Amino acid sequence: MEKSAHTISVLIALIIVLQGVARTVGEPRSQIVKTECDQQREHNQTLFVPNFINVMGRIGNQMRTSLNGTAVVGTGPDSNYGLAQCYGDLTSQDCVICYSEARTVLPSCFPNNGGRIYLDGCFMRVQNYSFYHEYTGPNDTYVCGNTTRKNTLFQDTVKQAVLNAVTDATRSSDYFARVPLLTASRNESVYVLAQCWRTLSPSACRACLENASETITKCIPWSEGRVLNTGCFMRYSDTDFFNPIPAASNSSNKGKIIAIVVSVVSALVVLTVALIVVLYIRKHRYIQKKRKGSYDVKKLSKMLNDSSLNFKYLTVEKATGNWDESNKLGQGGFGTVYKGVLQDGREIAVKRLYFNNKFRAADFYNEVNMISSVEHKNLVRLLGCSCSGPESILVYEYLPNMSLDRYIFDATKGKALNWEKRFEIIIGTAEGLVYLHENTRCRIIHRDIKASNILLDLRFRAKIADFGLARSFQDDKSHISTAIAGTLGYMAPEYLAHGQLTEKADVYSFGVLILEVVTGMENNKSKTTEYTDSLVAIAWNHFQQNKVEEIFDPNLMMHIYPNINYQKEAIKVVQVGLLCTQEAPDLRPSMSTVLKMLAKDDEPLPLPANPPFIDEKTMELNNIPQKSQHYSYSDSSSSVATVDNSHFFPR
Ligand SMILES: *[C@@H]1O[C@H](CO)[C@@H](O)[C@H](O)[C@H]1NC(C)=O
Ligand SMILES: *[C@@H]1O[C@H](CO)[C@@H](O)[C@H](O)[C@H]1NC(C)=O
Ligand SMILES: *[C@@H]1O[C@H](CO)[C@@H](O)[C@H](O)[C@H]1NC(C)=O
Ligand SMILES: *[C@@H]1O[C@H](CO)[C@@H](O)[C@H](O)[C@H]1NC(C)=O
Ligand SMILES: *[C@@H]1O[C@H](CO)[C@@H](O)[C@H](O)[C@H]1NC(C)=O
Ligand SMILES: *[C@@H]1O[C@H](CO)[C@@H](O)[C@H](O)[C@H]1NC(C)=O
Ligand SMILES: CC(=O)N[C@H]1CO[C@H](CO)[C@@H](O)[C@@H]1O
Repeated sequence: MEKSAHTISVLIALIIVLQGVARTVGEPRSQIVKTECDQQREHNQTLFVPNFINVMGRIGNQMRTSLNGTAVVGTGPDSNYGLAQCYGDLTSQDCVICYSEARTVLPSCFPNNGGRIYLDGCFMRVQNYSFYHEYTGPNDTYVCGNTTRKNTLFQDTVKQAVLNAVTDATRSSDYFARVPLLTASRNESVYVLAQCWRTLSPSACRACLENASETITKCIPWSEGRVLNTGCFMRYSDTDFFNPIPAASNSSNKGKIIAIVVSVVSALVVLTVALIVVLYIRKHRYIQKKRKGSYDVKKLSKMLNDSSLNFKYLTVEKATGNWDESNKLGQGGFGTVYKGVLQDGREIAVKRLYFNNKFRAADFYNEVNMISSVEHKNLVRLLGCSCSGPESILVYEYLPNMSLDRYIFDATKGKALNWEKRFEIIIGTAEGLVYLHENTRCRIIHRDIKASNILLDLRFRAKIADFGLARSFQDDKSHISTAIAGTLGYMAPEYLAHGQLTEKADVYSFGVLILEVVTGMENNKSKTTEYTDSLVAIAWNHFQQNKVEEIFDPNLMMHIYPNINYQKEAIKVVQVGLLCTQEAPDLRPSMSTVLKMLAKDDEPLPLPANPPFIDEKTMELNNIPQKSQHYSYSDSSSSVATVDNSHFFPR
């Protein structure tokens, strides 16, 4: 009795699951038709980037439950208005995929003010003003598929089908229509899709589609045409590109009955298979459980290594409370980071990537597998990924103390890090980098060393985050790390100017970082600010004048409790920082040399040569004393060449 009730409930569950499966049989149609970027620069990069990312995130949350989303963040010229919409025949799962593609590619418009992107399944636009009611504009365009020339019967049918689609779409509540129409010879069909953005009024939608229906005739006699208007999208084709209508929307009773019959029959078939699978999984779990033992991070990651790095998307989603805003830890170069708690109480940090690697899941998995094998006490552990879900997600060990930037740039929190701790952090970071640069399995250039990528554990030990990823995304044209989060203040000049990437680019960033740790000052990030005002230049200035003490972070309280050893150490760090930020990559020491310089006491250091970012005229001046400065092993602080600074920093 109980057993049969159980069987029935399993059967019902299966039918529901199956319908879910049937609903996912669709195409996200995430091919890009066209991207249009504005010509104007953004108003203020410092405000623009976080606003933009915030808008993408907010829209993303809406897209999970409906096929459209809008968001406004910021005010005045720095505001960001966003709109995204999937076309009416996409399932919500496919919609998420299409949107992921859109939000991956649209940032390539950066640093321009905004842009729009048309895909075959969705649309997205971002501007700094409210454009929600716009429906035509000078940049409206059309794209013809140019493969076959069609006969006049087909051409007439296109015109008719397009008119039908305009009527249908303006009448429907979601401004969507798909019209298949047979030609008069009845051996061919025309397929037309029309969609207005949901923010338009009915009359605006009609006007947009009527304009589109005229424009689209320019693609006749070709077999395919698309119109990309400000307020709507229209496409015709000789091939059926429609998705099956998502379940639950106006399907007839007859259809429903057929669907149920089909579901039940297939359910019975699947039931057997499912039982076998369940039994198999149970057995497998049992074995895993036996193997697992306790749940600390090391064991967990080892187990993942042994079996699988793959986290289920739903598990991760649940762990973060459905991406609850209160669990958000921050915004990284590659994605948004959330705190999560797994069902058994383990804490994790979850990174939702801006990129969707669904279609490269295997590559992504291999990358993750490789990175997760890189283990060092100063590197954040990558525990795994959700590699094949609707979004690409990385799962890391959770570090409760957040990142270094939250401390050193904060007037009160900075006090939590005294000099000893800071020096330890500097050494730890250097060790982590040496390991990345010199480990034999895979040499990794980090590319994005900065204070916010140095995480701190409970005892304030440094752990480098986000390594290895840049490598897997380097073919990605839409790579946001350089396009958006690209942390200008930290980028080596040769990398910035020529994209020339070696370990020495990391050495440069590390140099900037340690100057920040000593001074508590943030290196300038803005492209527009003159480099002569940058932290590197300030440090160079003071170093030349033998006044490094003046730029120590007040939070270190070196002036109140002077400690000769600490001061000497801090001055040494500044000198190493300047060696690391020398303009010529060859002059910068390798990370292992840096580590030696830092760790060994009383070893004379070379004097730093050219400070970076001096214009050519002054660089010539600078080359004269360079010979004697270049790696001359003299005692540092006493015999610093007293070059007149006005040569270096003309104002
Ligand atoms: C951009 O905005 C930030 C924050 O309001 C401000 O500190 C900065 O000076 C602005 N930059 C420019 C170039 O206006
Ligand atoms: C949008 O940004 C541009 C410059 O980037 C600015 O000139 C314009 O005023 C901004 N628009 C609005 C509505 O603030
Ligand atoms: C459609 O709108 C655009 C932009 O306003 C305009 O240039 C074009 O002439 C219109 N096309 C038709 C057929 O009305
Ligand atoms: C249209 O495109 C041109 C050049 O591509 C650009 O200068 C202009 O800002 C765009 N206009 C609108 C309304 O997007
Ligand atoms: C179709 O393609 C050919 C060459 O591939 C080109 O010459 C022609 O202009 C195209 N026609 C249209 C309508 O785009
Ligand atoms: C359909 O029939 C018309 C005329 O009967 C012919 O010209 C055309 O090539 C046919 N199309 C296809 C796809 O068979
Ligand atoms: C901005 C906008 O038009 N949003 C719409 C998105 O779709 C839902 C239905 O799924 C509408 O209720 C919203 O108005």
